Amino acid sequence: MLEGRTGIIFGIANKRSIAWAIAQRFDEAGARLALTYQNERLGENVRELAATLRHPPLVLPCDVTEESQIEAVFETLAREFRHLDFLIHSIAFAPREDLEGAFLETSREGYRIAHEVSVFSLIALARRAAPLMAERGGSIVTLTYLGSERVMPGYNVMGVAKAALESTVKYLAAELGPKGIRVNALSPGPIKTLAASGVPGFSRMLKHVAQTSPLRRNTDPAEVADAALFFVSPLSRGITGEILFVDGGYHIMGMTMAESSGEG
Ligand code: 0WD
Repeated sequence: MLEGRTGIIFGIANKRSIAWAIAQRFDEAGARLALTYQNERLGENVRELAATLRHPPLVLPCDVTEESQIEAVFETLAREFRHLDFLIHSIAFAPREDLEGAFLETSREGYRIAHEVSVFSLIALARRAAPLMAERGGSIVTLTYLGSERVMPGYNVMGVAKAALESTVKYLAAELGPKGIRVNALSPGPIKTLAASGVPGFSRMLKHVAQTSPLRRNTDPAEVADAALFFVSPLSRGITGEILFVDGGYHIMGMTMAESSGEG
């Protein structure tokens, strides 16, 4: 489905990363990829993973808080790919203290960092990607979470950042739509990854979703990757500014059947 298409994926930390499941799926679908890593410590993982793909990807450093690194990535893409068909933004970060403590105690610096890394980065990357997508259109996809609209224990400032991210998706979609560039978000259920390990009580969250979601199980990263494939393929050509849940239906539930029968 992606034969002859080029794209870049931000946010692989290790083999559990959602971005890695997406990279594998897109590689199978025939895409030519660029993968980025945040720092040299993670770079080794990413290079090792990249070597297992069928089509050797470009592997580039990019800490999204460094404008010069973002610039360097897009200069390389312009030179090597010329055109960019898709961009996957799978990046989020908040200081651990700001997730563990009371929300009321959120620090000024923690709030700033969470929004810079998890939200502003999407604007910064989209700004650079847009000129490379101008010729034949493109698709930008980010990753969000239900904690943006419902209170999840331990998600705190990250929930607020995800709300800003979802709004950012809509503003970008409105502005880039006339250029043939679509912007959407995927909202997976909880998945055990490095980022998730920073969320207090995460294991309980996994268990709760497996017991109460309509599909009665947790989200598999491969399911998120398939939805990402949909968003970067022409199958979704009429869709932009959308938040698509890939969570076994968890987000539709009010009260569970077990709770209503007094068993829950
Ligand atoms: O349950 C989950 N795992 C869910 C994750 C449910 C719903 C949504 N998501 C979202 C996350 O919020 C994030 O936006 O999916 C996205 C990907 O997260 P992931 O795959 O769960 O986690 P991980 O494998 O840790 O990838 C996120 C990576 C970082 O990892 P760590 O844990 O080392 O912070 O984002 C990258 C980094 O590799 N990252 C950065 N990349 C460039 N510059 C930066 C930065 N400054 N900071 C973090």
